[in-house]
This record gives sequence, C-alpha cells and structure tokens, in this order.
Amino acid sequence: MRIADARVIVTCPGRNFVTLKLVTDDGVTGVGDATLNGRELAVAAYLTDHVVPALIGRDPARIEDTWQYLYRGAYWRRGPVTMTAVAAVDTALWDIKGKVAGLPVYQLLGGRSREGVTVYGHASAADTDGVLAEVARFTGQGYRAVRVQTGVPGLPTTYGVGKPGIVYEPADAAIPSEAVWDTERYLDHVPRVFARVRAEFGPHLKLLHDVHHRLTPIEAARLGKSLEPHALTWLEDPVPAELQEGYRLIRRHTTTPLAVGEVFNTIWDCELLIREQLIDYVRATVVHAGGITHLRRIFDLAALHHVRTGSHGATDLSPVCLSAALHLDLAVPNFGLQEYMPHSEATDAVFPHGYRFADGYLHPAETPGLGVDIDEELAARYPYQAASLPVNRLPDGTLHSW
Ligand code: EZ4
Ligand code: CO
Repeated sequence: MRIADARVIVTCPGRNFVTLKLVTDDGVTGVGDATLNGRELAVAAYLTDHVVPALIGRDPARIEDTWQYLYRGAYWRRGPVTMTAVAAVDTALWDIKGKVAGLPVYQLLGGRSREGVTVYGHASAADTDGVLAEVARFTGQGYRAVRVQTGVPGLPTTYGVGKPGIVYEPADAAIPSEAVWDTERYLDHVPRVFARVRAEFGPHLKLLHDVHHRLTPIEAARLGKSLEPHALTWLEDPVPAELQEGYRLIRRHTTTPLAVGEVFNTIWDCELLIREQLIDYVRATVVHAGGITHLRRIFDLAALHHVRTGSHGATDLSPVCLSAALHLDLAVPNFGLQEYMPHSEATDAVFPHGYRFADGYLHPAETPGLGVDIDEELAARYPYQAASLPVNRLPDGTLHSW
C-alpha cells in the first residue's frame, strides 16, 4: 500500500481549521488536524511545500519511520509550526492503520484502561454570581469537573470570558486586539471566587483554574497558597514555561496541583518538569506535540514520574484532534482529565464524528480508525478568514504574556 494523495484543507466554519487528508492507492483515507491558532497558513504552507511532496509513494504502515523522517530528517527540529505539521501526518497515519486493521485506534494503543474519558467544561462569566450560574449549568449536564474563569473587577477585558450567547473565541480580529492585565487585582479576586464556588458546590466537584501564563513564580506561589483551602484539581499555566526551573520555586511553596503544557511541542519542553515532579498534569496535545506517536512518548515519561495527562481541548483544536485525543486518553494508564469545549454546529457539520458525551464522560467512536472525517464539499463553502489571538498589556502599556 502507498500514499497516493495528500490534501491540505483550510476551512473556516466559524473559526479556521487546517486538516491533512491522506489517501492510499487502495482508497483508504486518514485525517490529521494541523490547526495552529492564528498561524494556520504557516502550517498549511509547511505541509504543502515541504511535506506532501515527500509523502507521496511512502508506505502508510510505517508510522514511526515517517515520524523520524519528518522530525530528524528536517534538520530544523521542534517548534510549533513544524510539530503541528508532523502531528497532522502522524494522526492521519494512525487513522489509516486503524481502518486497515478494522479496529478503533485505542485498540492499537493497548486497549481501554477505563470506561470513559472524564472531561472538564468551561464556566466563565463577567462576575462571581454569573460564574456560579455557569458552574450549575455544567453540573446539571453531568460534568464532574469545571474550569472557572471570571472577569476581574476594574479590568475591561479578561482572558477566558466570552461574550454572552456566543461560542467563546479568543482569536477575534485579523490584527490582534488588545487586553489589559493587572496582577494585583487578579491575585486579590480569584481566591474570593473559589471560596464562593466551593461553598456552593461542596467538596466533590473537581475545580480548575487557568492563569494563562500571567504570573511570576513567586506570584504564582502566592496564588497557589491562597487557593489551598478551596482544593483545586489544578492551577493551569501559572507562569510562562520557557524557564522550567521557575516551577521549582512554585512547588516549594504550595500544594495546589499544577498543570502545564498546551503550548508545548515536544518532550524536551517538559522533560525537566516531569522528571523532577514539578507538575501534576501535562497538558500537551496531539495536534501541537507531534501527533499520537510523540504524545504517547510524553505520556509514558509522565507515567514514570507520577504525572497524569490533561490534554488541551479548546475549540481551536478540531474534532479530528479531539477524536485522536480520546483514543489516547482511553488507553494510557496515567490519564487525568481531558479539556472539552463543544464545537459550533457548523464545525461539527464539517467534521462528522462518532464521539459522544454522556454523564460527564466522552466516549470515542467504536468504528475503525479515529472515527472522524472532513466533509470536503462543505469545508469548501467556508473560506479562510484571518484571525489572531489577542495581545495583553499592563495598565502602563507594557506588553505582557497573553
Ligand atoms: O488560550 O486554545 O486551556 N485552554 C486555553 C485556550 C487557549 C487557546 C489558544 O489557541 O488556554 O483557551
Ligand atoms: Co489554558
């Protein structure tokens, strides 16, 4: 069997997605997500110009060899654009292997380790009363875990809080929109929010919060400490993780569990964090960390060091990525939680899929492969629209991490 065709499909059913579709000479197809929010066309060009020509004629069964060929063989290793392109090829090859074997991909990964994939939903609102109502909406739907984000009094905009009635979408303008950030106001406000959420929902609901890389290690340590009475399941991305040693300082000061990894691209981005047990959950994803093959490698390293998984699953990761994530989540021994933000109806229509939500769990499709596809005719009706993630500034205008 040989790879006969490889199509890079860019579509915007409400937001941009890049998808790689491989076709074998036997007519078997496989799909891989290649979406990098705000940088979609860079990955599309990387695939079209540099990867697709080398794929035609290759044996689709050789997943590991193809991964090594694209990673080592490129000489210029790592980085989000490269690793997203590698991920798309790898994911599509696993899809093909599952179809050829007649098995869902989780069976190829060792079979199920659990009955379902526990997911967390996003409760967000401008203020605490609003977010309490949102948490209740999620628990009413059966969610066992909820991420809680609110506006900060005195700030005009806040990460993670969408406009009422619209699917949350941070990539909101072709040229980045600008948000304002004030660390002191934030550190004062967040523990008050969690005190009320915990008081209202009791000790058993899993609560999470995403700092989105905005603090320094000592500020993050203070936040972790002040949240200890409210028993969070995790505090996400407390500081930018370029300097992994920063986590040593946070760790020395707080028992609030830490989750990191949505911007990680390879095992080298989290090797120290995992080896020294500086984090509790690694949040790398199929699409941004080199596909199923490489993410499995990260998760296996994590398992060795008591670190669990918590893969990123926001709406900019397509239903193709979510499908792949669910197969891995079901199979690995050290699964923790999976992020889940349902996609818009238009997105769900472009990517027909068999995964389903029930009682706080997601279940992957039982059909061979990943159980997801792209409707290319429908996709063609939604042309690309430039959209960037925002930038963030302190009150005095200094550029800050978003
Ligand atoms: O900002 O997916 O945990 N989820 C997040 C997301 C990210 C976006 C970036 O594209 O932090 O909302
Ligand atoms: Co996040």
